[in-house]
Amino acid sequence: MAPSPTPADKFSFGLWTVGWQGRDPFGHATRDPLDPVESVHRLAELGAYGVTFHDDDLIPFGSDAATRDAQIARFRKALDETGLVVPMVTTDLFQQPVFKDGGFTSNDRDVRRYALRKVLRNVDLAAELGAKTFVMWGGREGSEYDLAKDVQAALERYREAVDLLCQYVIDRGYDLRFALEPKPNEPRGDILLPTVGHALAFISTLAHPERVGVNPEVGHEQMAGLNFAHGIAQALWQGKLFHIDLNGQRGVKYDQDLVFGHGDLINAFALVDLLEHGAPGGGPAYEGPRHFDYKPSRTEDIDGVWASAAANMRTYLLLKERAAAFRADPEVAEALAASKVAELGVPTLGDGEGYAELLADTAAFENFDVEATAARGFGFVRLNQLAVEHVLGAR
Ligand code: GLT
Ligand code: MN
Ligand code: MN
Repeated sequence: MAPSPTPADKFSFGLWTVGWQGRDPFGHATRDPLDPVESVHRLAELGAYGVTFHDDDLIPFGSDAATRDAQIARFRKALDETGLVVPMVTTDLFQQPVFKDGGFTSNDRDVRRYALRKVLRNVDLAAELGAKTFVMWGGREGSEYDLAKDVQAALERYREAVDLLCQYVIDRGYDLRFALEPKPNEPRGDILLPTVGHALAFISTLAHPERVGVNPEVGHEQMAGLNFAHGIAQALWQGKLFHIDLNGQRGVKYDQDLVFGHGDLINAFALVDLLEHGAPGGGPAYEGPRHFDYKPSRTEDIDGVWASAAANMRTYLLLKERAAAFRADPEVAEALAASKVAELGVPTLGDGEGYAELLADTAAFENFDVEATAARGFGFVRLNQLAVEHVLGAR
Protein backbone atom coordinates (compact mmCIF):
# COMPACT_ATOMS: atom_id res chain seq x y z
CA MET A 1 0.00 0.00 0.00
CA ALA A 2 1.39 3.36 -1.02
CA PRO A 3 1.38 5.75 1.92
CA SER A 4 -0.20 9.10 1.09
CA PRO A 5 0.75 12.26 2.93
CA THR A 6 -1.70 14.18 5.10
CA PRO A 7 -1.23 17.48 6.97
CA ALA A 8 -0.61 15.43 10.14
CA ASP A 9 2.72 14.38 8.61
CA LYS A 10 3.84 18.04 8.74
CA PHE A 11 5.44 18.17 5.30
CA SER A 12 6.42 21.61 4.07
CA PHE A 13 8.12 23.03 0.97
CA GLY A 14 9.86 26.28 0.11
CA LEU A 15 8.32 28.37 -2.68
CA TRP A 16 11.83 28.44 -4.17
CA THR A 17 11.89 24.62 -4.47
CA VAL A 18 8.95 23.79 -6.74
CA GLY A 19 9.32 27.31 -8.15
CA TRP A 20 12.91 26.76 -9.31
CA GLN A 21 13.04 27.41 -13.04
CA GLY A 22 16.15 25.35 -13.66
CA ARG A 23 18.54 28.23 -14.20
CA ASP A 24 22.10 27.13 -13.39
CA PRO A 25 25.57 28.62 -13.99
CA PHE A 26 25.70 26.91 -17.39
CA GLY A 27 22.20 27.20 -18.73
CA HIS A 28 19.02 29.20 -18.99
CA ALA A 29 15.72 28.44 -17.30
CA THR A 30 13.96 25.32 -18.56
CA ARG A 31 10.59 26.12 -16.99
CA ASP A 32 8.22 29.06 -16.74
CA PRO A 33 7.84 30.99 -13.49
CA LEU A 34 5.33 29.57 -11.01
CA ASP A 35 2.85 31.82 -9.26
CA PRO A 36 3.20 31.32 -5.47
CA VAL A 37 -0.61 31.11 -5.27
CA GLU A 38 -0.57 28.17 -7.70
CA SER A 39 2.19 26.50 -5.65
CA VAL A 40 0.14 26.81 -2.46
CA HIS A 41 -2.84 25.13 -4.10
CA ARG A 42 -0.82 22.33 -5.68
CA LEU A 43 1.14 21.60 -2.50
CA ALA A 44 -2.07 21.44 -0.50
CA GLU A 45 -3.60 19.01 -3.02
CA LEU A 46 -0.51 16.81 -2.70
CA GLY A 47 -0.95 16.59 1.09
CA ALA A 48 1.58 19.10 2.38
CA TYR A 49 0.75 21.10 5.50
CA GLY A 50 3.06 24.06 5.12
CA VAL A 51 4.77 26.43 2.75
CA THR A 52 7.85 28.57 3.39
CA PHE A 53 9.49 31.39 1.49
CA HIS A 54 12.17 34.06 1.27
CA ASP A 55 10.91 37.63 1.24
CA ASP A 56 12.00 37.91 -2.41
CA ASP A 57 10.25 34.67 -3.48
CA LEU A 58 6.91 36.15 -2.56
CA ILE A 59 7.47 39.85 -3.14
CA PRO A 60 9.79 40.69 -6.03
CA PHE A 61 12.81 42.65 -4.77
CA GLY A 62 12.28 46.38 -5.05
CA SER A 63 8.45 46.23 -5.15
CA ASP A 64 6.64 49.34 -3.91
CA ALA A 65 4.47 49.16 -0.78
CA ALA A 66 1.20 48.74 -2.68
CA THR A 67 2.54 45.84 -4.76
CA ARG A 68 3.98 44.25 -1.62
CA ASP A 69 0.66 44.47 0.26
CA ALA A 70 -1.30 43.15 -2.70
CA GLN A 71 1.02 40.18 -3.11
CA ILE A 72 0.85 39.33 0.60
CA ALA A 73 -2.95 39.57 0.48
CA ARG A 74 -3.17 37.16 -2.49
CA PHE A 75 -0.89 34.74 -0.71
CA ARG A 76 -2.89 34.92 2.52
CA LYS A 77 -6.07 34.23 0.58
CA ALA A 78 -4.50 31.08 -0.89
CA LEU A 79 -3.46 29.99 2.61
CA ASP A 80 -6.97 30.53 3.91
CA GLU A 81 -8.49 28.62 0.98
CA THR A 82 -6.20 25.62 1.40
CA GLY A 83 -5.51 25.56 5.15
CA LEU A 84 -1.77 25.55 4.47
CA VAL A 85 0.31 27.19 7.22
CA VAL A 86 3.61 29.10 7.13
CA PRO A 87 5.75 27.40 9.78
CA MET A 88 8.97 29.09 8.65
CA VAL A 89 10.08 32.18 6.78
CA THR A 90 13.60 32.85 5.56
CA THR A 91 15.60 35.74 4.21
CA ASP A 92 17.26 36.35 0.88
CA LEU A 93 20.62 38.02 1.44
CA PHE A 94 22.27 36.31 -1.51
CA GLN A 95 20.61 36.98 -4.87
CA GLN A 96 20.89 40.72 -5.26
CA PRO A 97 24.21 42.13 -6.52
CA VAL A 98 24.40 44.42 -3.48
CA PHE A 99 24.99 41.29 -1.36
CA LYS A 100 27.86 39.99 -3.48
CA ASP A 101 30.20 40.12 -0.46
CA GLY A 102 27.51 39.03 1.98
CA GLY A 103 24.81 40.72 4.06
CA PHE A 104 25.63 40.62 7.77
CA THR A 105 29.35 40.21 7.10
CA SER A 106 29.96 42.30 4.00
CA ASN A 107 33.16 44.32 4.22
CA ASP A 108 30.96 47.31 3.36
CA ARG A 109 29.26 48.63 6.52
CA ASP A 110 26.43 50.29 4.59
CA VAL A 111 25.54 46.92 3.08
CA ARG A 112 25.45 45.39 6.56
CA ARG A 113 23.06 48.09 7.81
CA TYR A 114 20.87 47.65 4.73
CA ALA A 115 20.85 43.86 5.21
CA LEU A 116 19.69 44.23 8.81
CA ARG A 117 16.89 46.55 7.76
CA LYS A 118 15.78 44.10 5.07
CA VAL A 119 15.73 41.23 7.57
CA LEU A 120 13.91 43.20 10.29
CA ARG A 121 11.12 43.94 7.84
CA ASN A 122 10.92 40.29 6.90
CA VAL A 123 10.87 39.22 10.57
CA ASP A 124 7.74 41.37 10.99
CA LEU A 125 6.13 39.57 8.05
CA ALA A 126 7.14 36.17 9.48
CA ALA A 127 5.50 36.99 12.81
CA GLU A 128 2.41 38.36 11.06
CA LEU A 129 1.97 35.07 9.17
CA GLY A 130 2.40 33.02 12.33
CA ALA A 131 5.79 31.50 11.50
CA LYS A 132 7.61 30.02 14.50
CA THR A 133 11.02 29.70 12.88
CA PHE A 134 13.08 32.21 10.95
CA VAL A 135 15.84 30.52 8.95
CA MET A 136 19.03 32.29 8.02
CA TRP A 137 21.19 30.73 5.33
CA GLY A 138 24.26 32.91 4.91
CA GLY A 139 25.22 31.67 1.48
CA ARG A 140 27.12 34.86 0.60
CA GLU A 141 28.72 35.26 4.03
CA GLY A 142 32.20 34.08 3.18
CA SER A 143 35.06 34.61 0.78
CA GLU A 144 37.08 33.35 -2.14
CA TYR A 145 40.33 35.03 -1.09
CA ASP A 146 41.75 34.48 2.39
CA LEU A 147 43.44 37.86 2.70
CA ALA A 148 40.32 39.75 1.65
CA LYS A 149 38.23 38.69 4.65
CA ASP A 150 39.00 39.15 8.34
CA VAL A 151 37.15 36.04 9.49
CA GLN A 152 37.25 36.98 13.18
CA ALA A 153 35.75 40.39 12.45
CA ALA A 154 33.18 38.73 10.19
CA LEU A 155 32.14 36.42 13.02
CA GLU A 156 31.86 39.43 15.34
CA ARG A 157 29.58 41.14 12.82
CA TYR A 158 27.56 37.93 12.37
CA ARG A 159 27.09 37.78 16.13
CA GLU A 160 26.21 41.46 16.27
CA ALA A 161 23.51 40.88 13.63
CA VAL A 162 22.00 37.78 15.28
CA ASP A 163 22.05 39.45 18.72
CA LEU A 164 20.22 42.46 17.32
CA LEU A 165 17.58 40.28 15.66
CA CYS A 166 17.03 38.31 18.87
CA GLN A 167 16.63 41.53 20.84
CA TYR A 168 14.10 42.71 18.28
CA VAL A 169 11.87 39.62 18.51
CA ILE A 170 12.09 39.68 22.31
CA ASP A 171 11.10 43.37 22.47
CA ARG A 172 8.27 42.85 20.00
CA GLY A 173 7.03 39.79 21.89
CA TYR A 174 7.21 37.57 18.80
CA ASP A 175 7.01 33.81 19.31
CA LEU A 176 9.80 33.30 16.80
CA ARG A 177 13.14 31.53 16.97
CA PHE A 178 16.08 31.69 14.57
CA ALA A 179 17.68 28.73 12.84
CA LEU A 180 21.08 29.08 11.17
CA GLU A 181 21.62 26.94 8.08
CA PRO A 182 25.20 25.76 7.56
CA LYS A 183 26.76 25.10 4.17
CA PRO A 184 30.47 24.61 3.44
CA ASN A 185 30.73 26.40 0.07
CA GLU A 186 28.72 27.50 -2.99
CA PRO A 187 28.04 30.20 -3.91
CA ARG A 188 31.09 31.50 -1.95
CA GLY A 189 34.37 29.64 -2.18
CA ASP A 190 34.17 29.19 1.59
CA ILE A 191 31.10 30.03 3.64
CA LEU A 192 31.21 31.07 7.31
CA LEU A 193 29.60 28.58 9.73
CA PRO A 194 30.24 25.77 7.22
CA THR A 195 28.85 22.82 9.22
CA VAL A 196 26.37 22.04 11.99
CA GLY A 197 29.27 21.88 14.44
CA HIS A 198 30.55 25.34 13.52
CA ALA A 199 27.05 26.78 13.85
CA LEU A 200 26.49 25.18 17.26
CA ALA A 201 29.78 26.58 18.53
CA PHE A 202 28.87 30.04 17.20
CA ILE A 203 25.44 29.92 18.88
CA SER A 204 27.07 29.37 22.27
CA THR A 205 28.68 32.84 21.95
CA LEU A 206 25.38 34.71 21.46
CA ALA A 207 23.56 36.98 23.90
CA HIS A 208 20.39 34.87 23.57
CA PRO A 209 21.54 31.37 22.64
CA GLU A 210 18.15 29.93 23.63
CA ARG A 211 16.55 31.80 20.72
CA VAL A 212 18.87 30.35 18.11
CA GLY A 213 19.23 26.82 16.74
CA VAL A 214 20.13 25.17 13.46
CA ASN A 215 18.43 24.25 10.20
CA PRO A 216 20.72 21.56 8.82
CA GLU A 217 20.34 20.44 5.20
CA VAL A 218 21.12 16.86 4.17
CA GLY A 219 23.17 17.81 1.13
CA HIS A 220 25.10 20.61 2.80
CA GLU A 221 26.66 18.33 5.42
CA GLN A 222 27.28 15.67 2.79
CA MET A 223 29.04 18.23 0.56
CA ALA A 224 31.59 18.39 3.39
CA GLY A 225 31.81 14.59 3.49
CA LEU A 226 30.03 14.52 6.85
CA ASN A 227 27.45 12.08 8.18
CA PHE A 228 24.11 13.93 8.23
CA ALA A 229 22.46 11.63 10.76
CA HIS A 230 25.35 12.27 13.15
CA GLY A 231 24.99 16.04 12.77
CA ILE A 232 21.26 15.77 13.44
CA ALA A 233 21.86 13.59 16.47
CA GLN A 234 24.17 16.20 17.98
CA ALA A 235 21.75 19.03 17.20
CA LEU A 236 18.92 17.07 18.88
CA TRP A 237 21.13 16.23 21.85
CA GLN A 238 21.87 19.94 22.32
CA GLY A 239 18.19 20.88 21.94
CA LYS A 240 19.06 22.85 18.82
CA LEU A 241 17.25 21.12 15.99
CA PHE A 242 14.78 23.94 15.36
CA HIS A 243 14.13 23.03 11.72
CA ILE A 244 15.44 20.68 9.01
CA ASP A 245 15.99 20.78 5.23
CA LEU A 246 15.50 17.34 3.68
CA ASN A 247 16.90 16.49 0.26
CA GLY A 248 19.36 14.18 -1.50
CA GLN A 249 23.03 14.51 -2.42
CA ARG A 250 25.44 12.07 -4.03
CA GLY A 251 28.79 12.65 -2.42
CA VAL A 252 31.21 15.54 -2.21
CA LYS A 253 30.35 17.76 -5.17
CA TYR A 254 28.17 20.77 -6.02
CA ASP A 255 24.90 21.19 -4.11
CA GLN A 256 22.53 18.82 -5.90
CA ASP A 257 19.31 19.38 -3.96
CA LEU A 258 17.93 16.05 -5.18
CA VAL A 259 14.68 14.53 -3.96
CA PHE A 260 14.93 13.20 -0.40
CA GLY A 261 16.34 9.66 -0.50
CA HIS A 262 17.80 10.05 -4.01
CA GLY A 263 21.28 10.33 -2.49
CA ASP A 264 22.49 8.23 0.42
CA LEU A 265 19.37 6.12 1.02
CA ILE A 266 20.70 4.14 3.98
CA ASN A 267 21.70 7.34 5.78
CA ALA A 268 18.23 8.72 4.98
CA PHE A 269 16.74 5.61 6.59
CA ALA A 270 18.82 6.13 9.75
CA LEU A 271 17.78 9.78 9.71
CA VAL A 272 14.04 9.07 9.48
CA ASP A 273 14.38 6.44 12.19
CA LEU A 274 16.09 9.01 14.42
CA LEU A 275 13.63 11.83 13.66
CA GLU A 276 10.62 9.59 14.23
CA HIS A 277 11.75 7.45 17.16
CA GLY A 278 14.47 9.45 18.84
CA ALA A 279 17.71 7.83 19.93
CA PRO A 280 17.71 4.24 21.23
CA GLY A 281 19.18 5.52 24.51
CA GLY A 282 16.15 7.78 25.03
CA GLY A 283 17.36 10.92 23.22
CA PRO A 284 14.52 13.08 21.85
CA ALA A 285 12.69 12.65 18.54
CA TYR A 286 12.03 15.63 16.24
CA GLU A 287 8.67 17.37 16.46
CA GLY A 288 9.05 20.14 13.88
CA PRO A 289 8.11 20.41 10.22
CA ARG A 290 9.55 17.91 7.73
CA HIS A 291 10.71 20.56 5.30
CA PHE A 292 11.90 19.69 1.80
CA ASP A 293 14.53 21.95 0.30
CA TYR A 294 15.13 20.30 -3.05
CA LYS A 295 15.24 21.40 -6.65
CA PRO A 296 13.11 19.60 -9.25
CA SER A 297 15.83 18.67 -11.73
CA ARG A 298 16.30 20.92 -14.73
CA THR A 299 15.35 18.02 -17.00
CA GLU A 300 11.75 17.97 -15.68
CA ASP A 301 8.71 19.75 -17.05
CA ILE A 302 5.96 21.08 -14.80
CA ASP A 303 4.38 17.64 -14.38
CA GLY A 304 7.80 16.42 -13.28
CA VAL A 305 7.91 19.23 -10.72
CA TRP A 306 4.77 18.02 -8.99
CA ALA A 307 5.80 14.38 -9.34
CA SER A 308 9.11 15.19 -7.64
CA ALA A 309 7.37 17.11 -4.85
CA ALA A 310 5.17 14.07 -4.21
CA ALA A 311 8.24 11.79 -4.39
CA ASN A 312 9.87 13.59 -1.42
CA MET A 313 6.88 12.93 0.81
CA ARG A 314 6.34 9.39 -0.43
CA THR A 315 9.97 8.45 0.17
CA TYR A 316 9.85 9.91 3.66
CA LEU A 317 6.69 7.94 4.49
CA LEU A 318 8.08 4.73 3.00
CA LEU A 319 11.24 5.11 5.09
CA LYS A 320 9.09 5.82 8.13
CA GLU A 321 7.17 2.60 7.49
CA ARG A 322 10.40 0.66 7.03
CA ALA A 323 11.86 2.16 10.20
CA ALA A 324 8.81 1.04 12.20
CA ALA A 325 9.10 -2.47 10.74
CA PHE A 326 12.84 -2.49 11.56
CA ARG A 327 12.14 -1.54 15.17
CA ALA A 328 9.38 -4.18 15.47
CA ASP A 329 11.45 -7.06 14.03
CA PRO A 330 12.49 -9.50 16.82
CA GLU A 331 15.65 -10.39 14.93
CA VAL A 332 16.59 -6.71 14.86
CA ALA A 333 15.92 -6.50 18.61
CA GLU A 334 18.23 -9.44 19.10
CA ALA A 335 20.91 -7.95 16.82
CA LEU A 336 20.67 -4.60 18.62
CA ALA A 337 21.14 -6.36 21.94
CA ALA A 338 24.10 -8.38 20.61
CA SER A 339 25.64 -5.11 19.38
CA LYS A 340 25.07 -3.56 22.83
CA VAL A 341 23.45 -0.51 21.24
CA ALA A 342 21.30 0.17 24.31
CA GLU A 343 24.23 -0.37 26.66
CA LEU A 344 25.68 2.94 25.49
CA GLY A 345 22.73 4.55 27.26
CA VAL A 346 23.99 3.22 30.59
CA PRO A 347 26.22 5.71 32.42
CA THR A 348 29.85 4.61 32.62
CA LEU A 349 29.90 5.29 36.35
CA GLY A 350 27.44 3.73 38.79
CA ASP A 351 25.03 5.74 40.95
CA GLY A 352 27.03 7.98 43.25
CA GLU A 353 30.28 6.61 41.90
CA GLY A 354 33.24 8.96 41.39
CA TYR A 355 36.86 8.48 40.48
CA ALA A 356 37.71 7.17 43.98
CA GLU A 357 35.24 4.27 43.62
CA LEU A 358 36.38 3.65 40.05
CA LEU A 359 40.00 3.52 41.19
CA ALA A 360 39.00 1.02 43.90
CA ASP A 361 37.12 -1.24 41.45
CA THR A 362 39.56 -4.00 40.52
CA ALA A 363 37.05 -5.48 38.03
CA ALA A 364 37.39 -2.30 35.99
CA PHE A 365 41.14 -2.62 35.53
CA GLU A 366 43.29 -5.08 37.49
CA ASN A 367 41.00 -8.03 36.82
CA PHE A 368 39.51 -6.83 33.54
CA ASP A 369 40.02 -9.43 30.81
CA VAL A 370 41.38 -7.19 28.07
CA GLU A 371 42.13 -10.04 25.62
CA ALA A 372 38.76 -11.79 25.89
CA THR A 373 36.92 -8.50 25.51
CA ALA A 374 39.06 -7.41 22.59
CA ALA A 375 38.41 -10.72 20.85
CA ARG A 376 34.59 -10.33 20.92
CA GLY A 377 32.96 -8.87 17.81
CA PHE A 378 30.17 -6.30 17.96
CA GLY A 379 28.04 -7.68 15.10
CA PHE A 380 27.43 -4.24 13.55
CA VAL A 381 27.56 -5.63 10.03
CA ARG A 382 24.72 -8.07 10.71
CA LEU A 383 22.68 -5.20 12.16
CA ASN A 384 23.34 -3.02 9.13
CA GLN A 385 22.39 -5.84 6.75
CA LEU A 386 19.07 -6.17 8.57
CA ALA A 387 18.56 -2.43 8.02
CA VAL A 388 19.37 -2.77 4.31
CA GLU A 389 16.94 -5.67 3.99
CA HIS A 390 14.18 -3.66 5.63
CA VAL A 391 14.87 -0.74 3.32
CA LEU A 392 14.70 -3.10 0.33
CA GLY A 393 11.41 -4.53 1.56
CA ALA A 394 12.98 -7.99 1.87
CA ARG A 395 11.79 -8.40 5.44
C1 GLT B 1 18.79 28.69 -0.90
C2 GLT B 1 19.63 27.59 -0.32
C3 GLT B 1 18.87 26.75 0.63
C4 GLT B 1 18.39 27.51 1.81
C5 GLT B 1 17.42 28.56 1.47
C6 GLT B 1 17.02 29.29 2.71
S1 GLT B 1 18.05 29.60 0.30
O1 GLT B 1 17.83 28.21 -1.77
O2 GLT B 1 20.14 26.81 -1.38
O3 GLT B 1 19.65 25.68 1.08
O4 GLT B 1 17.72 26.62 2.68
O5 GLT B 1 17.48 30.56 2.78
MN1 MN C 1 21.13 22.81 -0.93
MN1 MN D 1 18.41 24.62 2.58
